[in-house]
Amino acid sequence: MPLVSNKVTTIERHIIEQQERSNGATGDFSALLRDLTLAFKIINREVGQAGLVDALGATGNVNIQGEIVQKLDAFANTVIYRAMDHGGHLCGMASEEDEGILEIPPHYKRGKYVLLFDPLDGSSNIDVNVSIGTIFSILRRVTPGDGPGTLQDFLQPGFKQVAAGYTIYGPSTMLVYTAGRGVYGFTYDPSVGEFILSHDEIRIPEHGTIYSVNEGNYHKWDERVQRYIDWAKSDDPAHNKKAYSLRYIGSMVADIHRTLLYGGVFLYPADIKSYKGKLRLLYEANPMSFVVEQAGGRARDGGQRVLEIIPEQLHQRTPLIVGSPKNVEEVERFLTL
Ligand code: P6P
Repeated sequence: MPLVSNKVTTIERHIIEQQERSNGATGDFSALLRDLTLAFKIINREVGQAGLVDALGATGNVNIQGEIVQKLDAFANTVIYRAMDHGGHLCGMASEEDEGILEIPPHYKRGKYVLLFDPLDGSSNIDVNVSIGTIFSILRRVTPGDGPGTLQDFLQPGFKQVAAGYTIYGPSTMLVYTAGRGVYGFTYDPSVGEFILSHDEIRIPEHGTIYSVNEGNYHKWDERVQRYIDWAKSDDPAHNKKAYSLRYIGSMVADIHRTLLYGGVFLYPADIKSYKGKLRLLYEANPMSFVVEQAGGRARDGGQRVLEIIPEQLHQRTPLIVGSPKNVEEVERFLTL
């Protein structure tokens, strides 16, 4: 939680200290995370200036999801690829914005990790100055040799992630990540160009009084989901429960970041239109679920742990129920009725 200390820990220093604690961690992984933070600093600068230059608005292109590609989406996608393609730590990348695997240029050394990312999640909010975010997930390759990464290296269940996190571009820019040994938050100080440790060992509250969902989809949900939502916003004297508050930004990184710090639950259930849910498994649900679980929370798809879903396609979607353990259990009680 918020750290008050005269010790200034940059993310670089933190990663090295973490690496010293973990046996077998190589400098590879630390260098990979450092390269990523450079990309976030560049994206942060552009996002912060979006209102000042003609960066707003759509490019007129459409991505493989059929979504209008916002200029900053395309910019962030390129920045991350170029920041990461030459470090020698990756054998391939995958982005929400691109249909297939992004190969490492042949003249660069390949490494033993793959990177999956959503370059700018919540991009439909860009033009109205609402917080948006970059989400990333890192897996160790599973195929032998040092050739280009294959689909098999990407289609791994979420519990195989070696690191994951997000950067939220909001009133302040913050990087939150886990490497499997707790969750750490770094607030960006533009005056020195560093991410400074501000939230040491984040733990999600055991229970919260906020539920976060797009209630506009109510009519499309399974009736068990409808019954949970009806219960969530009502008093339940028999269980000494007051009505929860609804908070929904429509930018998953912002909604889950609030859930991580304040507690409660974020849901994007399946519905009759999106029968597999809307959110993507590999570069949205898995990394956010890894972070929340590492902070003591739960992440389910309505039937199983998200991190145990065996992926079949790069861009497959999943329903998502993520947050404080007690709140996720409350949702699941209604789903099993
Ligand atoms: P809806 C943003 O486009 C996004 O992918 C997530 O960031 C967000 O949680 C969700 O879609 C919002 O979807 O259908 O509520 O607008």
